[in-house]
Amino acid sequence: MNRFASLALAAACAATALPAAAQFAKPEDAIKYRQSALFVMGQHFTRLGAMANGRAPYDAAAAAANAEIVADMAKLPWAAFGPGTEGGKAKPEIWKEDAKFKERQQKLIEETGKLVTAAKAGNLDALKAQFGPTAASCKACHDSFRNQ
Ligand code: ASC
Repeated sequence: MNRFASLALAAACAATALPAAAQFAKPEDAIKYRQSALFVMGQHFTRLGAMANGRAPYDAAAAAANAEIVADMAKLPWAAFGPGTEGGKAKPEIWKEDAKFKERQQKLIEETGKLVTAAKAGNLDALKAQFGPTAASCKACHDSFRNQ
């Protein structure tokens, strides 16, 4: 193989062998990215919680907008847990229990999707009913995979 061909092959291998981490310039960027998505999710989920728990007046439009942001954010953090991005509050188990971690991600995505539907129903009871299961899916992942 000539030099150009071997360089091209090496580049192609690197491109396929480096998954999510390759989307970020450095591991710290991946950590900042996932923490940012989770922070924004937490801010908007807390606003929904205030309504669901009667600490803030119910506002149907605000509830729907907050739920949309929560559901959008719920899709983002996972690509930022690629190989070599250990750190932050992430437990090492994330890189050892892939199937379980993915299952928790899917559960959150599913519950936050239902949260959007509930928030768009336009009544507080629907929001209340789906707030708990969604919070439980946050907690289930934190219990296994996040350091306090
Ligand atoms: C929140 C938030 C979380 C979850 C979790 C649910 O509002 O920031 O991480 O709810 O506490 O148990």
